[in-house]
Amino acid sequence: MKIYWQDDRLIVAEGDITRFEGDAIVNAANKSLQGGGGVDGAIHRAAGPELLEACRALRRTAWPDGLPVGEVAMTPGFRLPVAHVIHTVGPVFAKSEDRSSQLADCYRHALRLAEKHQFTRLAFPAISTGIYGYPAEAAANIVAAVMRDTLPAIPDLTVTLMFFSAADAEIFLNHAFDG
Ligand code: AR6
Repeated sequence: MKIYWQDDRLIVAEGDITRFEGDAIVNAANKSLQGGGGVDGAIHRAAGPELLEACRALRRTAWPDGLPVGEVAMTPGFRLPVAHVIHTVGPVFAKSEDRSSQLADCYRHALRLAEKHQFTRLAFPAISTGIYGYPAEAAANIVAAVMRDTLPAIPDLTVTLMFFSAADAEIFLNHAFDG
């Protein structure tokens, strides 16, 4: 993990989120919670097959119709270096509709869950900016606003925004404080 920028409570880094050491990582999942490509696939591979079993159990119990966009659900981390995975479903980007509040909900709800469980170290991937097509510049603005509004009320939590490439980390830093 390479750190690009940090203040007291927010770290902007480049790296593989499956290697993150802390209380939890967030997974950019899909409604089915059955795994997929991108970071979801990487997290399932690193966590081992028990993660899919835990996700299936969530579908049978809490979320029979699938996890709605913007919601969160937690499982253990199994073989990951973190104890927990917070699964969320980002919006698919659409030019015709503003889905920024759905993307903000993913981050906000994950932060609230982390607070509830008294986590101190949490990492997010860049939700929706891969397969779901959300422009990284617009996402940066949304994510920065959520952090600015929410983190001060959770004083024990440090958040790492884990970008998969240096270029993605740079885009975040160049656009986070636009709005
Ligand atoms: N560590 C950190 N970031 C990663 C990693 C990793 N190991 N692997 C990819 N990324 P995506 P989405 C980055 O497509 O857009 C799945 O199939 C990647 O470069 O993983 O929310 C799900 O099941 C990008 O910047 O998630 C859904 O169907 C970011 O993670 C769908 O994709 C998010 O890209 C969700 O699409």
